[in-house]
Amino acid sequence: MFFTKYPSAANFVFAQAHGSIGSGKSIELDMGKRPIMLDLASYQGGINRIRLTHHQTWLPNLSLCELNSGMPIESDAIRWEEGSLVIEDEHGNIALQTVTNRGVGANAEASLFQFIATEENRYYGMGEKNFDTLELSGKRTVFWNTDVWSDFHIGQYENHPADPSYFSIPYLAIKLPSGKYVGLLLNNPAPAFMEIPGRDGSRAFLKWQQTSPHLILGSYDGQPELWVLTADTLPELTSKFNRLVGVTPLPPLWSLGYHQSRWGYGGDDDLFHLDAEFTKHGIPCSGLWLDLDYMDGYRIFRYNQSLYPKGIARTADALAQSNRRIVPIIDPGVKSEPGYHVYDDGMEQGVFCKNREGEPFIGMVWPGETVFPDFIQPRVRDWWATYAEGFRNEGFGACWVDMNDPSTGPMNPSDMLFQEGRDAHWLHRNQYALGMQMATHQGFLQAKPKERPFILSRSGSVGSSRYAAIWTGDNVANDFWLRLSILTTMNMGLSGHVFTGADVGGFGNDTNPKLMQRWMQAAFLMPFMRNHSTAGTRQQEPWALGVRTREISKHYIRLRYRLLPYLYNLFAQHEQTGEPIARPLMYHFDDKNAEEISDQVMVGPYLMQAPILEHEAETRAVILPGKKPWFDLTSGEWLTSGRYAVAVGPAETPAYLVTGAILPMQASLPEDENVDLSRPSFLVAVPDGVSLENQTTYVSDDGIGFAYREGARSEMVVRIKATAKRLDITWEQTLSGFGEIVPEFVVTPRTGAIYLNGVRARQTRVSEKFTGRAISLRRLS
Ligand code: NBV
Repeated sequence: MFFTKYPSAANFVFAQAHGSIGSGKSIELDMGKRPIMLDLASYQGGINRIRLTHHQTWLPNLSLCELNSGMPIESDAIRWEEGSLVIEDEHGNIALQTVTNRGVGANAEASLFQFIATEENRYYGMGEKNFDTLELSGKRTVFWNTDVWSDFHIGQYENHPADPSYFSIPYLAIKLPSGKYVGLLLNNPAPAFMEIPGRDGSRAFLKWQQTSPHLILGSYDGQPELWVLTADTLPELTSKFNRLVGVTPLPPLWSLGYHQSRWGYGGDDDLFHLDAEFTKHGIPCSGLWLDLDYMDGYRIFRYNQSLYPKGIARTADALAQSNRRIVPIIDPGVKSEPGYHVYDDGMEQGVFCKNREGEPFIGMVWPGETVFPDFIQPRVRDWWATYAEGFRNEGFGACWVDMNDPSTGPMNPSDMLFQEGRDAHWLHRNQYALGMQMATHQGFLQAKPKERPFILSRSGSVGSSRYAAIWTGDNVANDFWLRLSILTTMNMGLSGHVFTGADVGGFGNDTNPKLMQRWMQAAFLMPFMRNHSTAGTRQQEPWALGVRTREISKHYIRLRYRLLPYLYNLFAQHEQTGEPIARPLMYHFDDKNAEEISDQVMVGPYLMQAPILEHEAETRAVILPGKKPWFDLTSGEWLTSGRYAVAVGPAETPAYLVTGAILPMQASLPEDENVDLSRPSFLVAVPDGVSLENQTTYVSDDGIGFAYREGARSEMVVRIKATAKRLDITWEQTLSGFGEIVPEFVVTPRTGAIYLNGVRARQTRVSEKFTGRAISLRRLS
């Protein structure tokens, strides 16, 4: 398979006109030499499925993840009409249609769908594609989980989008000229490809290199299964899609804190040194991450005991005193070494992938020759889960699963077969990481059934959202990757995976103080925040780059902890609704100006960041979309919507609240990791002279277990109503399973009286520092 060549419709045969059917029906299509069955199904809420079957060509859908579609319903929303697939939205308008007589194609085991596209269509999503634009017209791409640093030359990824990347989710969100949306998902773990009409300015296009005027989506193999979702708005589409592939269960609160990692941290000495430094500098940090060096000669599930003279459990207990957990890396590759218990046991149980000769497939990764568990088989996942369970019980707080693309080093992965050697590599490659996540997750639950597991993974696919957070893989310490860190996180959130973040400071190459300062500012509200760097580069802990960087990092890390009640609540909402955490401006603002903005981000509905992404810069252009004013957290002023050239100092980063924001935070800037979710301080932002009503639901629970699902959760609804003369803030506790929630309110300055649950409030002037200079707010009592 080539990453830079794409199947062409010219080499496919297409189903011709042949009667008509609607949802719930099947029809035999005459395609070249084969009769292929087409069946259509519709589900509640504008969700439809198209499936092709031909037993001699495709095994039935191989995905490890069943979509949450519910039961099919009676509907005419999807039809095969005389050679064309027609999809209607929930209002009965045609949303999408395939090219007549050239819409459904096959080329041996490859398949494709070809849709009519208008020039006004706009395209989004595709998950972790690392393209440098939000809008995806003109892109041609394959979905193949890749170890980027191993498979590309550094010149290809250092300052450019290398494609494909680690994580594959063949999903596209289309904005139609009507302003409505369609989502398309190829639900098939085999590699996929897409060709989006339009011009890609990054390529010097020769005429014959131009993309097709039609929208093309297909798979190289595997049973063709295309899901089509219709929605009126992007939030509606995204919630629907994220729920279909599976929401991320509420993560443990500590996992949303700040994490410190580096390739090089190995044993007690490193961990206790880090612990002492974080404590000394008053910088909160919840996770200390161990890379390969903690292992005993790169043997997974075995740590180097000489680095932990008293055992890992003792180290974990000591660090728990400062609220820090240890997170070790685990690779899928098992050292091929008789005498090593994981290898011997795995060989005995026959859990490893086979090569074409029926022997265990050998790859070349850290320990030298390695064998790979076949995570596609349930019994192998059970086998792995036992080891993961043991590891969790030893005292490790979470787990970081790396290299699960899977990376086989220079060895040809096509020789790595699944299911006892029956299934070709590419049929499952993209879901290999998913299988590893499932198995590790299972092991963690076996060890601590009452605790929410936390797993971070490099690769993944449809369904990974249910088991693991994703970091965006190996990036580089430069402005290109700083910029992408925001964009990729937003794209992932639109594409079914919301718990993501990039290596802060940059993984490869030396970072520098200014870059780190800007990166901390850009990352402090990302769903996942971890500082990580590769061996041999400049140290980049918050204190390692000079006093100024330390102080700036400290402030933004503390600010993250101050805002954890908000971030945690966004995750709690996501679990209910599927809404992402990091969202592009266009998610909330249906505004032409917002369509292409890739360097500003809405964090939840209330906060918007426009971080400086050129680390030497102190100015940038900012768009404040919509019609209502924005509260500038950097200056404390209200700004009307529009375009601005913003100047900020090195310690400042542009950040804004929407009109009507009700932002839950901790009452003051914390110096440690403790967060009391029962005492939120709500920052209410309402400009003078605006009449509005808004409300927000806030939840608190123990932040660690599943008891919230059995009622151990408290909930409060906060409402605001503003008129020109007065502001009313009311609240009521609607659930009390986790005790009383005691709120406090702080408001942006305004004239006129403020009432708290009907009683006139006293306003005390307070000075608060968020993302700029100290600004003046009013605390209510
Ligand atoms: O385990 C070493 C690294 C790790 O630090 C990084 O985060 C992973 O993405 N790992 C890849 C293996 C090799 C990287 C060149």
